Amino acid sequence: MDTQNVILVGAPMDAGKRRQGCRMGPDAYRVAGLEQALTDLGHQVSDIGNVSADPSDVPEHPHLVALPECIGWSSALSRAAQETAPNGLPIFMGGDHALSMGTVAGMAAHADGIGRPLFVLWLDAHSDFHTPDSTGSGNLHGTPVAYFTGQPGFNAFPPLAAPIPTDRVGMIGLRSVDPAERARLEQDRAMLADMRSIDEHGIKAPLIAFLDRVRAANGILHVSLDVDFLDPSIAPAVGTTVPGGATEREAHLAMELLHESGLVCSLDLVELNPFLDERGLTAKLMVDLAASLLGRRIFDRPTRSF
Ligand code: 4U7
Ligand code: MN
Ligand code: MN
Ligand code: MN
Repeated sequence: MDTQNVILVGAPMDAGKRRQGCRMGPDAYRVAGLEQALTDLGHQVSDIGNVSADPSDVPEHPHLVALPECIGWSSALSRAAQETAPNGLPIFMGGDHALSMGTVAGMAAHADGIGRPLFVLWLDAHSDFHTPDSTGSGNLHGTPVAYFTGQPGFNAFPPLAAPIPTDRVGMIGLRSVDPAERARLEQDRAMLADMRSIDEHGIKAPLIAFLDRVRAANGILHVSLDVDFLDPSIAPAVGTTVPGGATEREAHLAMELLHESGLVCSLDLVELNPFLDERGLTAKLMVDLAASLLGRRIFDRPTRSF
């Protein structure tokens, strides 16, 4: 089996929305045994601890939640991505989804530096395609895709070294997209697989089609896994639940296919709120999914005895 250098990066960002708790995410992944699960697969794993937000002198905004702090996280995490990616596969342990503004911007700069296009797979109930002008909630965890694809309205944020064209974004799991996001998405050429189409065609068809696109372009792939991609019955530890999400096997199959593609360069684990979890169930499922993405096969899954 091919072994990899995996670098765990704690990103305890909790500023992307009002409800608090995602800052406990990195430690929940540590307690749930992420490092051991990946070491058991033969990988070289290092945990470099937690990043903290850069200071920002941008003033607070009347509508946007914690704008200065979100900007400070973006620059710090972009730097963390650019520093870690040359040495292995970074896993960003969130933290809320606003952290992807930084991780994707940094991975895009890294990809640009090695002359390969970065593609992004967004596994989420939501499209997170609001701009600071269109967001009704003011929660910036609903805006990262608009930011890193270079939509207008993000002037206060760090400038992008390499904006990602929307036709390099694939979204799977969609079932809650606001009208303003939908209007913008319809003008764009992102690959969208909502839960209705997954019911009809399964999760393999859109994923393989997207991976073929990445391969044809000699690209590398950043995967951003939002806990609410999963059905809330199996993953309750999230502040923005939407019924009708991916099942455990759909999610594992996606991870297994991603592993087999050999295209994944980096991973965000986002939106876990351990305060809302039930006996670590969601944290453990996310660890198991990360293990599948890094090569754990179905026969090797541990039996849990009680
Ligand atoms: B997440 C929402 F209005 N669209 O903008 C918003 F429905 O990172 C939700 O995917 C955003 O969890 C969810 O606040 C952001 C809402
Ligand atoms: Mn999200
Ligand atoms: Mn979501
Ligand atoms: Mn959420």
